[in-house]
Amino acid sequence: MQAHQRIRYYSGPAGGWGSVKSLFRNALRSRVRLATADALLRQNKPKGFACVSCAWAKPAEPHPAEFCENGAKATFWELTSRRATPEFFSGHTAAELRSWDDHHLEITGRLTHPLRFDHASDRYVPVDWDAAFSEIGEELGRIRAEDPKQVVFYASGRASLETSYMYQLLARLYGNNNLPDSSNMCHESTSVALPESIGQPVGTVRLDDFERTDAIFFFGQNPGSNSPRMLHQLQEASRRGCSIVTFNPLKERGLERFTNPQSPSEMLTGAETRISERYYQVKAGGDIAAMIGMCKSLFEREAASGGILDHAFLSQHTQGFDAFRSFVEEQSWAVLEKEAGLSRSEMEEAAAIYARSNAVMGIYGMGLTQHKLGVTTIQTLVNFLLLRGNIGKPGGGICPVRGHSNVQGQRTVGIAEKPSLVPLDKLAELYGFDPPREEGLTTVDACRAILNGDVRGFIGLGGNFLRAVPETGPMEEAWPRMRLTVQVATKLNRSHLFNGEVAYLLPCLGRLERDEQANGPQVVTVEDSTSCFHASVGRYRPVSDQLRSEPAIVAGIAKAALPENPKVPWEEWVADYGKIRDAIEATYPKVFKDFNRRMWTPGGMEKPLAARERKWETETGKANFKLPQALSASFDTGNDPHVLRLITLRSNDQFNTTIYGYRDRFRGIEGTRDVLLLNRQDMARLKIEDGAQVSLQTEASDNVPRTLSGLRAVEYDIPPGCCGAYYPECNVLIPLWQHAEKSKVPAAKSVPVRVVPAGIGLQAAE
Ligand SMILES: Nc1nc2c(c(=O)[nH]1)N[C@H]1C(S)=C(S)[C@@H](COP(=O)(O)OP(=O)(O)OC[C@H]3O[C@@H](n4cnc5c(=O)[nH]c(N)nc54)[C@H](O)[C@@H]3O)O[C@H]1N2
Ligand SMILES: Nc1nc2c(c(=O)[nH]1)N[C@H]1C(S)=C(S)[C@@H](COP(=O)(O)OP(=O)(O)OC[C@H]3O[C@@H](n4cnc5c(=O)[nH]c(N)nc54)[C@H](O)[C@@H]3O)O[C@H]1N2
Ligand SMILES: [Mo]
Repeated sequence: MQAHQRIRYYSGPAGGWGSVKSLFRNALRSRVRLATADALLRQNKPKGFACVSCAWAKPAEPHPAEFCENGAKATFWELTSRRATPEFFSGHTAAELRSWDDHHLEITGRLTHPLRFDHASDRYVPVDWDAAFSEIGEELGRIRAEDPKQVVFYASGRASLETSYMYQLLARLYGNNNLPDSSNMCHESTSVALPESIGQPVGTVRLDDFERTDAIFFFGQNPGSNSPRMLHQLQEASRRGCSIVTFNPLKERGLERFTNPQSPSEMLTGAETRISERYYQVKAGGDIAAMIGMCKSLFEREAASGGILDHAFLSQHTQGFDAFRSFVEEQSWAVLEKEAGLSRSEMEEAAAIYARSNAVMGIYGMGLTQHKLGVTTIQTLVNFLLLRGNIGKPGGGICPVRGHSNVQGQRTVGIAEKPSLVPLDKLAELYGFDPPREEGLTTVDACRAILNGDVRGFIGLGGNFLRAVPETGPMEEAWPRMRLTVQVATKLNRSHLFNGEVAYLLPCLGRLERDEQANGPQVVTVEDSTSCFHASVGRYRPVSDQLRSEPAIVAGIAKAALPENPKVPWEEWVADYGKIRDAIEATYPKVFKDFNRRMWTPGGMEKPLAARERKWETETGKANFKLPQALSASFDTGNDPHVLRLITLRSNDQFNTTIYGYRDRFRGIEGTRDVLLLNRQDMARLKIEDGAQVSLQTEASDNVPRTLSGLRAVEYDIPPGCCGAYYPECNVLIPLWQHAEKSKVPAAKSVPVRVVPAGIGLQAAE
């Protein structure tokens, strides 16, 4: 926590001068290298680099400055001149570093040397790469001889398509499908929901649809902080007269108003564009009810005067419409109002906007995916869109906003724990081995197996697994019981401070850095949220000559751990990434046709999207209406008025577990992250004053104590019965088993919690 705390209403728009100030502040604090000052101009450009922050689409004709406040922050913090050197590590024990918060770990700067953890001195010590690979190889070999399923190969969604392809092959040659990635905590609900509904795991919207859409229904995604470049599309759409209808428990500024920091006239005049025409503060987990309410209203209007539904589309392209209609008609308005936290007239008003709009898009993020019924919620959104043929219509479609800059791409090239998603026969043919066919571990399953002692080795390709997963307390205790932990990373984070018996921290090049290999400078590729692949050219001098590229590290581990296989040319691949792309093309000939040439396409090389063409690769051959299992997506908070639904939030000053600072500008919270946002009525009812110290205690049937203390209560515009606090601090509160049905995404957007004022003892677990 910082000394200076300030909580006040933020009256400005998203973007604007605040964004420029924040940019300069971060340039100073990150001590960005002067030699890299032109980096922002190369961001998200053809022949430039793909931003390391979010996965939003990169236009074919970019703005002169195609970056946003938070993309710039990510760039600065990657090009920082701060360094976590071996001298730094010799001065600090792991025990000491565990008492630092995430921000202070982040600002130690870029890792410079490969490190081995020395338990005797409780410190990391430098090691040379060959020794590291050789010991990791021996350890992996030993575990493999016992049972290869005891190793987990985690990936955070940043590594390139090239690295990811090699990494999945490493896991499969090793002998398992234990390839969980950050998607398992993120859009896996999408990857499970959409194939059943429309036959493809990704969205149908492309960037040019924004120019043709008549209405955007926007659920649970915060573009102002998490995908700010999208505000340009929203701004342009809104100015054209497109209706933007938002459902979000919080009034997120980027969805209300925007001033484009790259428009001199807007900046000088302070002109703001209204983004949302209607803003509905739905209850956490209340979206299914809100969507069903809108559908109910549409059916009522259809019965009254007709002309609402697209009957031709429904009969030709869909399955299950009648059952869905009956389901909707059976629901009472009273129940829908209670579950959504919205009035009937609000749902009718939103339905009227939908009905009058020709092409409609549904956009969503973590507010839908991270719930017990995340999968069902997304399928209900698809149902809503299908009613008027809004899938496969120009300007219409479904648009999941992915998180990490290549998380979607990692799945495309085989990072998947589900073998059915991977062309295993093709891998067998290309590399002459028998790939494992058993399901691998998801993130939640991997956590469970680590807690049970069933995992002996963990390889992390980026990310901050221990900090991002639920049930942080027991996970941190169980972690050191593993035999081998290896983390490939750019920066120090909390996961690196809990170590297996044999532990390595291997520093890699970031995407912005020049990647010189035997055949010259290398280029990598990533896939954006709209299924377009882009080349990304790193050009800055690496922060240390000790860094290796991610493909080189994966190859180093593979060669040391696996028996020689002449069909897998690890060294040739590292020398020339074009050959990895050839291998990707050989594995997925349809998707990656002519990859090495087409990756330079301005705006990206498009992945074929069947549903966009109204070809439904589902079991029925149609788009399927799926019936919701319930109207609330949340875990039941019972009838106890003291139990609230906790939404775990990202601030405007973080990238996931990377905390850049303590300024959540749009929410007016500065100098601290230790806050609990509460509704005024709940505060009165629970007798909690604004500014009071409170603790949170998870309400869960297993009676395991999970608490977080030292939060400051802040009165906030949030629906009654809901409260908000920051991720990852809150992850101690999330039970591992409270995850989405089917997709196993932790239910981070409605954790049932009890708010306890300081001074009152926390309820003992029975
Ligand atoms: N700067 C920055 N950019 C990022 C990230 C970052 O941390 N920082 N993270 C990246 C990653 S990995 C991801 S996945 C994305 C995350 O981006 P988002 O999907 O925007 O994720 P969150 O900020 O967690 O929450 C999204 C919104 O959901 C709302 N919400 C919560 N519960 C509900 C609900 O029940 N219903 C509805 N309708 N809304 C709800 C919250 O109020 C919040 O506005 O951003 C990516 N981009
Ligand atoms: N309560 C709660 N929990 C959540 C969420 C939530 O909303 N609420 N969101 C979930 C979501 S959507 C996600 S995606 C996960 C995120 O989980 P992760 O992806 O595991 O976490 P990050 O914080 O993105 O990882 C940051 C670390 O990645 C490393 N890194 C950065 N760049 C590179 C690189 O180029 N190469 C390599 N090798 N390493 C790099 C750095 O060391 C940095 O410290 O968290 C999930 N957890
Ligand atoms: Mo994510």
